[in-house]
Amino acid sequence: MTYSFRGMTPADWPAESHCLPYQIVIGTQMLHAVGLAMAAKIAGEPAVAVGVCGDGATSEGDVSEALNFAGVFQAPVVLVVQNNGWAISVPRKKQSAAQNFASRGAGFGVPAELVDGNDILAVYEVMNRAVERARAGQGPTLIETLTYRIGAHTTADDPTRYRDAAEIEEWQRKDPVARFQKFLLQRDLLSEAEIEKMLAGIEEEINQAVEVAESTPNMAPDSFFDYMSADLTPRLQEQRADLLRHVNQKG
Ligand SMILES: Cc1ncc(C[n+]2csc(CCOP(=O)(O)OP(=O)(O)O)c2C)c(N)n1
Ligand SMILES: [Mg+2]
Repeated sequence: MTYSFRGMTPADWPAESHCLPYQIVIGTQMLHAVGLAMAAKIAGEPAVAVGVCGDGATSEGDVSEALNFAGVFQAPVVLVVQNNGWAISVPRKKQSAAQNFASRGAGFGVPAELVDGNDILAVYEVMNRAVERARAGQGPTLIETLTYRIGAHTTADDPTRYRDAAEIEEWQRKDPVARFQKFLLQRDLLSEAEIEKMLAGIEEEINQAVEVAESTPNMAPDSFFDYMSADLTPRLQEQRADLLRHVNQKG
């Protein structure tokens, strides 16, 4: 199924995706995940929430708060730190003096695992274990997946300005997709023809998603006021009018 995110309001978000609408304020998603997990626990539902953030996000207070709540309330949540070595141009070593991010779990009483993020089967195994623990009422797990951001952060980013090409080459050799392909080919679980077919299908799906996204109108800039609270206080109504005045002035 292809979803277009650009023009979607939270009310349009497909519940069957079991994903929250993405948000831009880095780190807060970990709090949302813990909140969802706590809600499921209170409601007696067997759900497990998963929150994923980057190495850079771990420097935000929200991630520590999320870990603390997860530990104290034994929330059925898996908190994953995808450590890809960079937060735009900021290297991993500037995020924390700790040897790894997984070690943070101990301080919050949250069991943690450090896994090779480029080993698909290892990540699957560790995630499965964490989800099973949460489902069995054994509380949260922190997982650090060690990987690397091969490409640029965004199309506006130029990584040649801040990092060494040799570092990229070294990680290219550990490409998780190439590695898993090799594993499956060697065991005759996958053929070259099947890979070709799969790649063509994926490309088609991406092209379709881009088309849908590009043809979807932007959200109204003030629409978030509709989803923040049940009723807008006079102060919020003023802020909404102010925002619209500002947007209209800018044309
Ligand atoms: C609170 C906050 N600060 C800054 C930004 C701008 N920003 C967007 S992505 C990014 C780097 C994120 O790095 P990391 O957490 O390592 O995730 P990665 O993109 O490497 O997966 C920053 C600083 C933001 N979106 N939110
Ligand atoms: Mg990163």
